Amino acid sequence: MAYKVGVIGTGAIGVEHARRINQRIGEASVVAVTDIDGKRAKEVATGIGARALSTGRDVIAAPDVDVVVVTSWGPTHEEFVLASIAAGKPVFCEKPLATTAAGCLRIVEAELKHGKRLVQVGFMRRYDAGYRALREVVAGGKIGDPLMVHCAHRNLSVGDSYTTDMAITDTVIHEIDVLRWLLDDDYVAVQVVYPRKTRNASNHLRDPQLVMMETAKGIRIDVEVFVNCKYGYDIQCEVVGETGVARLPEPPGVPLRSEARRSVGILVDWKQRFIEAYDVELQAFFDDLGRGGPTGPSSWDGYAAAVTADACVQAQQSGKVVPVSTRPRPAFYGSPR
Ligand code: NAI
Ligand code: ISE
Repeated sequence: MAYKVGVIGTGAIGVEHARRINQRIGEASVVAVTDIDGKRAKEVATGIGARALSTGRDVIAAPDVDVVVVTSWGPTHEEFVLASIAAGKPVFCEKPLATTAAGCLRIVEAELKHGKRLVQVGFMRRYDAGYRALREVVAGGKIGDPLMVHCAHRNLSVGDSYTTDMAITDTVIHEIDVLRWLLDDDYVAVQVVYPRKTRNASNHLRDPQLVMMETAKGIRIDVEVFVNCKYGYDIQCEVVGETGVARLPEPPGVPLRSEARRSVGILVDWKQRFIEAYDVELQAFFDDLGRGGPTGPSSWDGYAAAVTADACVQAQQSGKVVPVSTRPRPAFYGSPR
């Protein structure tokens, strides 16, 4: 089947996904886009041979749009995902599914009421070859039971509108999801502490931060989130087990010997670091539609991530250990693995 796609939000990732759908996904093409910046929506629409509509609601209601892609700002996601479910249209929503756990739960409830999965969340790291290989190693018992995980999520820099809580809701949310999937575990408690602040962060941003999480199996995780690290886009993950240590592979780069130095380049742009994972996640989404519905990261995964993110934001404010308590997983969403 040839899917006709409507894209809501033509910013950085909206344009990337629209291009990806048109160029890489054989059985889908973008027919309509929208953005609150109407000029930008028109430019993007013209560039890809689609039409620009006035609002996200118009895109969802358009008779020729049968699949919705939500790539607008996080606080708008809940409204558009709920409207897509109400219209019975499959929806791929970028992270976060909603900015609060309560918002995610409203989506879960709407999907349960609809009776069939329609939603996939853009947790693309689950489709990254490196994370998949790491998961196989851990699940295969090659390092024994995992005991600790050390991660770093470093961005080159962020804009002035980036706030302290976004380090959790926009950035660490990737680790929150991918580690839950990688370890096949759930979080029970979190804490956030602040190291010395970098002078490269805006006045209103605490940067870097150290996020610590404990899982139900007792695994201790630390995630350094440093969004003005100034040297590149650097994602690190190391799982320490009872009998060995497994690391997320580095992206390939040519080792250089030159001017009395050995060196390998470091990527600077998140678009490049996970470029293949984005392709694979969207291909999987459309393939699954042909088989009855999405099987990738679900509304429930969006909810579980949001509960943990809410606890982390509380922990940022209190400096205390904050318990994480998730509702029981409905059978509708299948088993976690
Ligand atoms: P952006 O700011 O570049 O683009 C967002 C666009 O949405 C803007 O053009 C804005 O005008 C538009 N918009 C906002 N409210 C709207 C509304 N009500 N209706 C229509 N358009 C609206 O932001 P970016 O970086 O593209 O992020 C968008 C979403 O994608 C965020 O939720 C972000 O967390 C997520 N994201 C995910 C990434 C990933 O690695 N999976 C990477 C980057 C972003
Ligand atoms: C951005 O929204 C993303 O999702 C990127 O993957 C992440 O590295 C960055 O910190 C976020 O702001």
